[in-house]
Amino acid sequence: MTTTNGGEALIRSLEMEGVEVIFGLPGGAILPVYDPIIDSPIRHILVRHEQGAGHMAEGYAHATGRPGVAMVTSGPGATNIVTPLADAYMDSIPMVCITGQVATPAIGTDAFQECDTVGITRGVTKHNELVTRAEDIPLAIRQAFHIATTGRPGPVLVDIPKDIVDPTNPRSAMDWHWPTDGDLASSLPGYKPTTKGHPRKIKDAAQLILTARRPVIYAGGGILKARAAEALRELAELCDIPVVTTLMARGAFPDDHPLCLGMPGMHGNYTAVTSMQQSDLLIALGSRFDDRVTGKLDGFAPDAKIIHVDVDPAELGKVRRPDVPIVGDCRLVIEELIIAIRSLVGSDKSRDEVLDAFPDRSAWRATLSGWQELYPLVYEQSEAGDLLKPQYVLEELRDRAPEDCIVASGVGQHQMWTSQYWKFNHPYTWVNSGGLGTMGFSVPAAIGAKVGRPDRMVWAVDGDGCFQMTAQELVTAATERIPVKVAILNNAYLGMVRQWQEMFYDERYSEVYLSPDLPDYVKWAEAMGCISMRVESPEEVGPAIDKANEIDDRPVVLEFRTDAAEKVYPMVPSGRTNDDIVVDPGLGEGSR
Ligand SMILES: Cc1ncc(C[n+]2csc(CCOP(=O)(O)OP(=O)(O)O)c2C)c(N)n1
Ligand SMILES: [Mg+2]
Repeated sequence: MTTTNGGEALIRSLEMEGVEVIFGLPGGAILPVYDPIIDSPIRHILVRHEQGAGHMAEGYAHATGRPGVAMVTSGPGATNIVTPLADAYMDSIPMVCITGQVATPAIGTDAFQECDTVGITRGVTKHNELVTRAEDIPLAIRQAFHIATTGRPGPVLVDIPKDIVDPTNPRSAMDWHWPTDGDLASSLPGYKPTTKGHPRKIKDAAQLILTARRPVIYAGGGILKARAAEALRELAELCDIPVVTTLMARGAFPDDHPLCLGMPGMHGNYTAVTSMQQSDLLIALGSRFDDRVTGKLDGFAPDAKIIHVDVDPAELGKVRRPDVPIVGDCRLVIEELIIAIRSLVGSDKSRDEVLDAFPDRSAWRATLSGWQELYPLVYEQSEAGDLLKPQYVLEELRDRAPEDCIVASGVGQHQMWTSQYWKFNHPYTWVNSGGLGTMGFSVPAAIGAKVGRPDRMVWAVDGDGCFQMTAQELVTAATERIPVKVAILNNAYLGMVRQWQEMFYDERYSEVYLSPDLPDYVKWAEAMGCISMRVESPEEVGPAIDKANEIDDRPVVLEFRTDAAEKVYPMVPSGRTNDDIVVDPGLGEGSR
């Protein structure tokens, strides 16, 4: 055993957990922990606002599957990171957040920069803890990483009072001991996530799959969290079942696969939405029947039986009662399901013989492809001299980027267009804020993703409103030489809100206008150390993107002046059932 102090032990614990990077910003209460960082191999990235640190940690986790780490000071540092914690909680992102706290004797005295961090973050973390003794720090950190990354992943916060990390304070003195697996297990007696599905339920599910005539796999973000993309593909191909990928699951099943129907939900495509609606069996894998997917609940998929697989038992029956609930890790359960289907059919059977065991689904296949032909995504092409169509910009960005490019988005119309128009053929290439819908997510999340995957091209597609919320992190990116690329779709509006006001408030626009040229995005980006270009007409789009794609030593910002009148279609109006989906009026006579 070696004698150390709490601050050193904290950094050493992070090293033991294999942490390669911390996103953070120091301050009074966390000061003693910043000293040992100087001597640690862990990279620290100094953000300009703590919200940036949190979203960077999330972006890093999205892109790598490893937990992102953020470290901030007490009081305002902690409150500034509440939004990313809530975001990570909603989207089940593994993240460990370390906050400084005032010294133990000062807790509860309204000390300078004191806030009840554990109280404030209780509802937005999977677990949080105020550590009160230096010798407890290593176990608290081991627990934090274990809880953040196992079962349903999520954010964990560890609050550390200054006195137990300050080497000048006797309360920080401790003997170093790294907890064993046994220490960890016995310290969390109630925490044992179920990963293996119940064999009888798996058999029940296999039987339902074998009798369904209009099955659809409803794949959610849990597929990505469980590293189950390959297993999903095997299941879909074995049973010839079409797959919808939710906003959180884009990339979990390749968009170019013949069985892929794309995104369901409020702005999903007609075929994805209506396939679920008319299905007789929904196989929900790591998805959570979010209201943006179901529309008005009592009209959602009325004839469908439900198989629901989730590692979090609280999800099963939370929104829609499943016929077959299965608690377990998606990858393990899908693998077992494949075995169960094969053994019900006869394990010696070829794939074609397996397919013969299903009822005739040719009518269902024909219906789906009929819808795909009738109701594609459409927009009117930009012509020279026209205002840019955002969809056109996205198609150009997509077609000029490598296949495995990582795309992060903000929240709003640009997010929906990105999800609709990008072709996600690889898992872990789509980084976005689904559950919380956090404007300002994309720039810092893209930076975190690029830090985690420096080998990949990373684009942030942002709205003008979103960009103004967290753009300052481009200073971080320029300083740290993190060459992310940002495409601002500048429609001079809080576009998504404008769309709702246009459609549902009789075009009474209230507080949604932002101005196209205040701020001057190009000058702003340049002032932050980026290369920047403004693009106003269709013929400039391709060349500007090509130029941006060639720059690899600093961040680039392209500002695209886009048509504010463009709306996101299809749309299921809020409060209506998915049967009321409205497709683009441009689809013409006879369209819905
Ligand atoms: C932090 C935050 N505040 C408010 C909202 C509500 N909201 C959702 S989309 C949106 C407009 C986004 O505007 P912009 O970034 O310009 O994107 P656009 O819709 O124009 O593409 C707003 C205000 C939100 N999602 N997040
Ligand atoms: Mg906008």
